[in-house]
Amino acid sequence: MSSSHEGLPTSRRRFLRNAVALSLAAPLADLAIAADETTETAEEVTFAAGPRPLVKYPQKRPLTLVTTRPPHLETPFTVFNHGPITPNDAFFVRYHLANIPTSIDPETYRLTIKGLVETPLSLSLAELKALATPVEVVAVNQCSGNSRGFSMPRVFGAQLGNGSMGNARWVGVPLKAVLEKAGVKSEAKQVSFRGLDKPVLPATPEFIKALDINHALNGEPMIAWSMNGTDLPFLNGYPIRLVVPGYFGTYWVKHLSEIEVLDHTADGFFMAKAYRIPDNDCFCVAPGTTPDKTRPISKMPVRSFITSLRHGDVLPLKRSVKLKGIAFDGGVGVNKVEVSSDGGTHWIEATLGKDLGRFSFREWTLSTTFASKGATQLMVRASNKAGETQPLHADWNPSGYSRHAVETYHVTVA
Ligand SMILES: Nc1nc2c(c(=O)[nH]1)N[C@H]1C(S)=C(S)[C@@H](COP(=O)(O)O)O[C@H]1N2
Ligand SMILES: [Mo]
Repeated sequence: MSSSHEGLPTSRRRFLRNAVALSLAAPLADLAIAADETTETAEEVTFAAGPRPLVKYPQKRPLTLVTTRPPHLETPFTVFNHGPITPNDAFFVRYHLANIPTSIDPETYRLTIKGLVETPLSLSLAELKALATPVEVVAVNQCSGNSRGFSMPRVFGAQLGNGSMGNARWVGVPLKAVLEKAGVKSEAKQVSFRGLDKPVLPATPEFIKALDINHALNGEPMIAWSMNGTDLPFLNGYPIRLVVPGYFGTYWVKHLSEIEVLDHTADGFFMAKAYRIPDNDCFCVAPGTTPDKTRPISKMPVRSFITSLRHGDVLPLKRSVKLKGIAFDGGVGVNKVEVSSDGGTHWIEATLGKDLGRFSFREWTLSTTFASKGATQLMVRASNKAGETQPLHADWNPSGYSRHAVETYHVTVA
């Protein structure tokens, strides 16, 4: 998670980007990754890292660059105003290891299931697809560090804006069906997952994630091969990925190649050391301090955004303005979105859009009229069916994970 080039003067950043773009061109030839740049359309962000360029990768429209090696691209925020489904070519991309696969042959691809099972399996894609009746879910994939760049005080790691999230319609088979086919032994405690990407250096830990056995068998996690009606884009995990509805994206292992049933809690770096949050109700500690006890990050807390405007917009006085946005949570289901234009004293309830399922973005709209001129703060807050809502002020943790405070938009009424 290097963000070393963030904050450098533009010319220096451009030089570094070009240098990495060149080094990318060769190994990713099959993917035809050109990273041809459209720097003139850099997306504006308001946090300390400053504006970031848009870059073009295969099967993707220009996306906001976070890091080049490994590729980490964010969805430009305006995309979220165009509908509740994030188009495949706009969907964010996140990897941890620089050695990502560059060409994959679907004919020879195999998914192996090993460890504490009666019958270890090596499934072709055709065998996997025929294993059970396909299931479909619309679900949000959000990176644990989404919005980390807004953490105050700043935290280490890539300085992400709000674009490391997306909502898609996923089709695949339940993970449960695959595990049952192999026959899980009674001592099973967790199930671990790895994909085809590999560390460049032997000392770098492999990206292996794990779920508790009960979760793995509860019918929700699935092995998906289709995203919004077509094959997964290469950079989103082609040909198959794990989809864990309601859980942060870190568990959604891409290019899924190996499943292992374990009799213990997975102890690899990406479970035991990284992607952990303070083990308390707010997942937070006093800014600048270290938690005594942590646990693996899991479900996404409730969150909401206004998508129809940006900071600094000028809104008309005494005329109806239609505000629009999205809300989501970890699967309880959003049932209320409210907007405040007086800094959080009064809240007006918005109208919820179509329900695409409890794991999906839920659109909302609100027509409102501003009666007085001047600087105005618009805030949006969602709640779910369990009565959980968003904190008014952002909680802090050392990795900037799970940010879900009420968003405030500074606009002017004129
Ligand atoms: N194989 C593999 N799968 C992975 C990762 C990775 O580094 N390698 N990163 C995870 C993380 S942290 C996130 S946020 C999501 C991002 O999914 P996307 O790239 O499809 O948007 O992928 C997850 N799956
Ligand atoms: Mo992530």
